[in-house]
Amino acid sequence: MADNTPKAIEELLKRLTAGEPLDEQQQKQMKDYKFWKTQPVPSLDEKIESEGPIDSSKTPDDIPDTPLPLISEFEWSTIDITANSELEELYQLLYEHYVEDKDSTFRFKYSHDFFKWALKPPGWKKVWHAGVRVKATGKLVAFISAVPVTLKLNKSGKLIPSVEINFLCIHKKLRAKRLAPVLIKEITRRVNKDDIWQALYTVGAVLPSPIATCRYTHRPLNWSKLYDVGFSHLPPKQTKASMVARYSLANVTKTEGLRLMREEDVDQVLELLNEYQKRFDIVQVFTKEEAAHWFLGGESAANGQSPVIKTYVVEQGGKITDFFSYYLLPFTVLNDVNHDELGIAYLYYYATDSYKKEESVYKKRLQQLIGDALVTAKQFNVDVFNCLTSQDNPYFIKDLKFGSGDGYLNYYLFNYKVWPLHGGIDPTTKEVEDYKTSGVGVVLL
Ligand code: MYA
Repeated sequence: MADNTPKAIEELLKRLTAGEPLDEQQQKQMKDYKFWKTQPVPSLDEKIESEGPIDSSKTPDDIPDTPLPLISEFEWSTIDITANSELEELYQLLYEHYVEDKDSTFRFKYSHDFFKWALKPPGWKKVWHAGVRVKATGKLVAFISAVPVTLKLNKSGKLIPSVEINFLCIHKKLRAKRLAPVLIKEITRRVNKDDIWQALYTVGAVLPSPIATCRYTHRPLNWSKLYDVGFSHLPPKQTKASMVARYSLANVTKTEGLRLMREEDVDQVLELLNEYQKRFDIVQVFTKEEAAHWFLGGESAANGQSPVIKTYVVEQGGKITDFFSYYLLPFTVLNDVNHDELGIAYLYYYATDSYKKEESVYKKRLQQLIGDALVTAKQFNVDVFNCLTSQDNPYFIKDLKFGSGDGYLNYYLFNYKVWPLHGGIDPTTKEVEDYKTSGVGVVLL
């Protein structure tokens, strides 16, 4: 069996990110990935020698027209999220069975609006929302989704038409029965039928093989509540009052010309983002329609402002010089008598034209912008503002009092090899490296 203790995983990651060879025990771990070792992904000990697709031999005609067989009690069901009743079924499945922290204290709480935003970008396909139901009762017990995305590797300039895979979820009673590989193979089949052969996905666990590993960092906005629910702890020699004071924020933003983004800003925001994203090794390329969807909220904004994505621009004399965005995704607090929800914001895309100036000016500008993001987030009942060590986040993480969390996020590409990317942390110590940019410019939900 694979040694999956935190210590063993940490050792494995250390070796992988440092490009060191794996010892005999660790090589056996690769053999233990019974499903993943059959897939077009680099193996854990593989040294990348060139970038490009792993298997480019197939065409959509080679792909079966019918879904993979399931055991007789279950059946495939494409989920129609334009129908409220089916959206509600998806909501219930994830509400009860999706990702939890390691102590089962918190669970992600997606909303109908979140799904309308996350699962219906331009080019979305109903057939890419694949569910599994119990035949006898019709109950939805598993789900996996794909949405289209164009990736770009900036060093080579290569464009990769891909999908992002997300919301893989299996009912707790059906775990450890090898259903996940069936869902993954079925979504692969459906995507391949559309002549797409690459996918990007993020997973907390280590699988063969991460292209980058980033760390979660957290900036408390409402320290008292975070302490009450057990998210934050009282460090030695501190008092509750000193912690509240440490994380207090101004009530007003600093940046002149800061306002919510509007439809007419899309062209300028996209131009700014396109230029800015050249800093990173792997990025998402947006069409105008995609930028409008992802930054303004698509159908989730049907009644005006989107309740899930918030985007602010800085406009000076008709010119947009900066923007930032974050999405709101609360946690359900499990088993707490006083609180049932924790408000959480996740930093999404941002850009500023100040990157063209000297580094200290650029860093200061970033700190001010994201500092303002924290201030604006308070009005949306955000208790903690999260960001990863991706993008140029390491440039402001410490100054803005984001603390390193114990969670890591591994980035994977299906059927494509890339040179390992810098995830904003030291591969050995896992500490945030605040003096250089990370290679990861793409943000997944
Ligand atoms: S990440 C979010 C994942 N969801 C959750 O964590 C929700 C709570 N957990 C669950 O619902 C279940 O525990 C899941 C596993 C469904 C995660 N990604 O059925 P099993 C491998 C990839 O017995 P279960 C997200 O949504 C595992 O190593 N593989 O396991 C992105 C083992 O294989 P191997 C995973 O615990 C998803 C096998 O599955 C994951 O009952 C990206 C065990 O299967 C995982 N998160 O169910 C998916 N967890 O023997 C890949 C376990 O080899 C997409 N496994 O070790 C790939 C691209 C596809 C499209 C390509 C198009 C070109």
